[in-house]
Order: sequence, then structure tokens, then C-alpha cells
Amino acid sequence: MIQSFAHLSPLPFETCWTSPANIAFVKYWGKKGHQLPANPSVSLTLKECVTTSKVTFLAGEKLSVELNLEGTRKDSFGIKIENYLRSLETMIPWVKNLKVKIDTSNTFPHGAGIASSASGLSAFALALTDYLYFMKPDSDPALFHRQASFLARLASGSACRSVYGGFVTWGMSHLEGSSDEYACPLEVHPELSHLLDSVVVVSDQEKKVSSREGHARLNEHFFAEARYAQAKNHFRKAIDALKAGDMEVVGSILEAEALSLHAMMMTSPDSFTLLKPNSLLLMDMVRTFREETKLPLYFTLDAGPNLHLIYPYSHRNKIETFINNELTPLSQRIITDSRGEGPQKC
Ligand code: 2P0
Repeated sequence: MIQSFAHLSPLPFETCWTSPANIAFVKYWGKKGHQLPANPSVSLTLKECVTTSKVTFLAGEKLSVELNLEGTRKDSFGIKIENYLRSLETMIPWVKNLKVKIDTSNTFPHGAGIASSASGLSAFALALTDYLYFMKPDSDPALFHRQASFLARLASGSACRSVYGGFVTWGMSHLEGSSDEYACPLEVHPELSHLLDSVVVVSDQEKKVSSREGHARLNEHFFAEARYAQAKNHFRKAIDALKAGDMEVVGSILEAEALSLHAMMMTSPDSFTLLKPNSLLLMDMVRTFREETKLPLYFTLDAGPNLHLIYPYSHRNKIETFINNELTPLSQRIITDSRGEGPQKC
């Protein structure tokens, strides 16, 4: 923990947080220790794709969580939060006496290639931090977001980056103040401060292999060490290019990272493929468009078949005409988002 909240006993409290999803430019794929990343990552926090969670904390006989998603009780998610809270018991012993009710909703559809775990679990970690600060009012306000990022990481790695807006890094690196335990905001060149992300949804089917399982498959992977070395190298180059405003270098790393991520999946001992034929077709079309027009349009992928197309706001007219005219027929839907300012208390 960043601060100690050990010796308290539960009081009633209610809060509400809206927290965004993020898209990684350099990927977190592979862990060490307990929820610590094998390499540093950097992501862009989105604006429109958010989770809003109203959370009520009450004193109870034993730990219990009731979670409603879009007004419908979702016990599978409730159990995940309950297990997460139980995992915090050594740091916060009184979680075992908490009764928690969560009413949550997303602005984006399930299976759209936007990780609801990052937005949902960061929203919950922020609500929990808000509660801890209420319980211990002399807590340091300057450490609020760091504390929330630390707690979000323990719920889901990528969630720790959603606690801040704009570009965000997570993981020990050459950057001052970096840590494996929590994320940090990153200042970038003004040219790259307004990027757009059009998500081309190829398939909204449930993934065959969860991200948690995907991370685990790196443990026995023949290329794991080489992948971590590549990610560290990409991270350094991406940071330099983001600070210099060099979209060409940022874009080339973006695509290389997406392809490495999926290559690791396909070459793992227990191989799996999340890409679909249209994912490959779309990548090819994006590269051909870029070669022909010299416009800065690049793709990346999350752990799924859907493409995130990244481009500067200043070039949106021609690029969005291409996306709408040429790519729409190959997709189920397209969701356009942009750089966001980070979570908000509602
Ligand atoms: C990322 N992903 O950096 C990478 C890129 C997916 C592909 O972080 O086990 O849900 O909950 O810590 O954060 C997805 O993994 O995994 C992820 P856990 P998480 O965004």
C-alpha cells in the first residue's frame, strides 16, 4: 500500500466514479510476482468509453458484494470483486466486515474491443480509495491517485493506467518516479496531445482465452525473455518519440507492438489465435492507405480481433472518409474515441 489504512472499522459511505478505458501503445503482456508487469507499458486514456460505478460501503457480518450491471444483477462480476477485496485483507483487515453494493454501467458495448476491466476496475479502485480517505481523513490528498492506481493494479494490471488522463506509463523504467506498483502520467509533445482512436469492430464474440490466462501462458514461452527485451526497447523509443512529437516512430512501434502481442499468443506452447481474417485484411488496407496518401494512420490491437486506428485530430477529415467508406463494410461497427482527461467523481 502507498499509505496504511489497517486499523479502522467500517462506517457507511457512498460514492460514484466515472473512469475511462485505455489503449496500450506498448503492451503489458507477461507478469512477475503478484500483479507486477514483466516490462513497462504506455497507454492513451480514452474519453467516451467509460464505466460509471456508484458504490455503497456498509458494515456487515462478513464480506459480501452485490453488483448490478446496467440494472441487472451480475453475480459473476460480484464474485470477482469479492475475491479482489479478500485479496486485500492483509493490507486492509477490516474488508472482511464490508458489505458492498455496486451499480455500474458502461458507455460502450460488451465485446467491442475496449477493455471494460480497465474502466470498471479503475472506477471501483477509485471508489475504494475515496472510501479509505473518508475513513482516514488525514490521508495525503497528493497521493490519492497513486493509491488508487496501486489498488487498481491489484484488481487488473491495465486498470492502473486508467486512473490518469492522457498518456500514462506503468512499470519500472528509465523514467524518474516510475514503479511496477502504480502508473504515472506522461507529458507528451503538444502535436500528439490530441489523438483519435477509431475502433473497428471485426467481431464482438467472447474471447476464447482470457487476458489473465494469456499472461500466464508467457511463463513457459520460449520467446518470453526476447519479448520483454523488445518491449523495453520499444518503451524507450516510444517515450522519446512521444516527447518529440514524432508520429511516424510512435506509429511504427504501435503496429510492431500489436503484432508482437498476437505473435506471442500464436506461438505460445498452448497456442491460440484471436485475430480474424478481416483483422489481417484491415491491417493491410491501413498500411496501403498510409503508403499511398502519406497520412499518419496506424493500427494497434488489444487482446482481441478488433483494430484500434490511431491518428492525429488534425488529419481526421481525410482519414475518417477512408475509414467510413472503405473499412465500414468489413466491420460490425466503428466506435470513435479520443484522448481523455481521466476519471471523474460523479
Ligand atoms: C495492455 N492487455 O497493456 C495489454 C495489451 C491486453 C493486451 O493488459 O491479469 O486485463 O487483469 O492484470 O490488464 C490485458 O490484461 O490483465 C492487458 P490482468 P489485464 O493493455
